[in-house]
Amino acid sequence: MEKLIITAALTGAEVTREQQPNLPLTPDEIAQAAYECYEAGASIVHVHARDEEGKPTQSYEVYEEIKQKIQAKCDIIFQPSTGGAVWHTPEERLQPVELKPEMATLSCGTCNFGPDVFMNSQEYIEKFAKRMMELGVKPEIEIFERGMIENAKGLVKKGLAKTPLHFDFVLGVPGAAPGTVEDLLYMVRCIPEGSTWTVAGIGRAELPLATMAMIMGGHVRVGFEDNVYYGKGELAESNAQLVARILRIAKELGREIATPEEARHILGLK
Ligand code: KMH
Ligand code: ZN
Repeated sequence: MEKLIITAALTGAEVTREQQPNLPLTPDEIAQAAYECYEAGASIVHVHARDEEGKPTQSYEVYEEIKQKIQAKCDIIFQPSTGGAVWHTPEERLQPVELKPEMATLSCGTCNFGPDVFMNSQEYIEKFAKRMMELGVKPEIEIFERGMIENAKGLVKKGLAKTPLHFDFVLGVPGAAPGTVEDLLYMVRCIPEGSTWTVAGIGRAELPLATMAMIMGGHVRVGFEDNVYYGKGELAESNAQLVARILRIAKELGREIATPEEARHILGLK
């Protein structure tokens, strides 16, 4: 089986300090959290930027500062979000792609997102994909619902994405696909052969789906963006604590961990 790629999703756009007192918000805090996750075994860091008030921002400059600060500490793969927050415009969301990161997320459809709607029209999915291709940025295709996989396949047909695709199944968002083992199995069956995939289980779905993915040969995403708890009613101390637990389970299951260089090879990054 391929070595395991662990992604740390450090901050997200929705989580607050009230929910998780140790949520990294400033570029320095995000870079430090990325480094701790790298030390704990993560090879990709999924980043959402926040402004000086701690609100989500898709500012090119803030992402640039975060990228530089992370790269000064370690060679973890920097993966900015193009999902941003539900209220960001598509133009705002696309800004971090101009930094030419090795990867960036690409949500492939619209869904309910708690009380909100996460809007990804066909027009903008294609615009995002086209710009990523022009700049040599590998998309991590975010799948919140089954139909989004078909949209991703459509990008390949239109020459807007290259195979093998890399998917992230984000399961358990209220209003979208639930975080069950059955949902994960079904999604994995539907992606093109030769694709790579990871799973981000939301809330209490994080650990069971991560364990399932390790057994199935997929990869794993954990972190405060998806889940702020370590156990029932017990807040996690840090993103790195969540990464370290995955590393321990992977070792027990006989799954070796990919370094960032090995992850680059598995994902076909330059
Ligand atoms: N914050 C969500 C609305 C991504 O990072 O690409 C979208 C999101 C997806 O988090
Ligand atoms: Zn995200």
